[in-house]
Amino acid sequence: MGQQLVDEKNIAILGAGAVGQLIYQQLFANGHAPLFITRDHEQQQHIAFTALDGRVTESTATLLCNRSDPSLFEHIQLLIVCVKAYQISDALKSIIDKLPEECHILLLHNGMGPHLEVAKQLRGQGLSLGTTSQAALKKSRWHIAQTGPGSTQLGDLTGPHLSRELKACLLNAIPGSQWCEPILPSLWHKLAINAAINPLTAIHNCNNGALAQAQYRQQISDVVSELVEVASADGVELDKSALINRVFEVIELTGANYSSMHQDIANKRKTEIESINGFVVQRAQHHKLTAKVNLSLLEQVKNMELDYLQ
Ligand code: KPL
Repeated sequence: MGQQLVDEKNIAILGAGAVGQLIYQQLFANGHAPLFITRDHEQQQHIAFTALDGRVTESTATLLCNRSDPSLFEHIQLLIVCVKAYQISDALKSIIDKLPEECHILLLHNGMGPHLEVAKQLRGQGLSLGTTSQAALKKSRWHIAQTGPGSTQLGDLTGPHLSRELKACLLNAIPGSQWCEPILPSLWHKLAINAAINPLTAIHNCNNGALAQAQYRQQISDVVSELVEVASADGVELDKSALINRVFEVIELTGANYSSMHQDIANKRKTEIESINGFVVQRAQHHKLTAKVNLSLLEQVKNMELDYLQ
């Protein structure tokens, strides 16, 4: 359906990490051929995908350089931003002036916060947000493997809404995806899971399953309670006990996994702590609330990063 309605060159993906490539592959399998916007020079790129059933498919993607002539950007109707939260502002700055006013921007990343900044950068474009629990791993620069199914929530935030055609194209392509109005409760919900699991696994150097031990129960409950209070001050009501139960369910379901933050610390990479617990602390401060357990986790992870980041 999507292919008849949407020109294949009208969707672009900013950020060719594991999630960006996964979304590319899912759109490609549905008859689309999104462009990747990268810092590399323009080229055709051979790319490979190992699906959940182990089947490998190969395709050729088109890369568009972020420094390229503005005329090459003028047909983009949907830009899906899949870089890390802390890279979004800079990555968008390099292309925002080249995007047509009718272009819609979708941010798909872990954590929250960048939308507040991006909303100010827009020049008439509509902004949507999304979150996904689909898991993918890079086997090499241009070969990813999907490592877990998951659900994806997408929804409009501000400005003109995403067109019906593009919305259908995303929902048809991404398995387990749904359109949510409003979208912010879904993002806070996912944030609670990441705020409770990610820093604790990084600090205690353990897999997700280890957090089922009684010694972590109080801290997990405090992280979520603080977050629920802050979300409420931000206008989003969440069910605290359902959320705590969901955190323990995810701990069980993903027990053998090492969280993304654990992997970032283990590989000496910058973590997403600022847009996870850091966002809770920032919004708490905005509302003159305290979020001391989230603040303590934020500080501990930042101290761990200091050992290797300048
Ligand atoms: O999303 C995750 C992450 O690692 O970032 C969880 C849900 C914690 C699974 O590992």
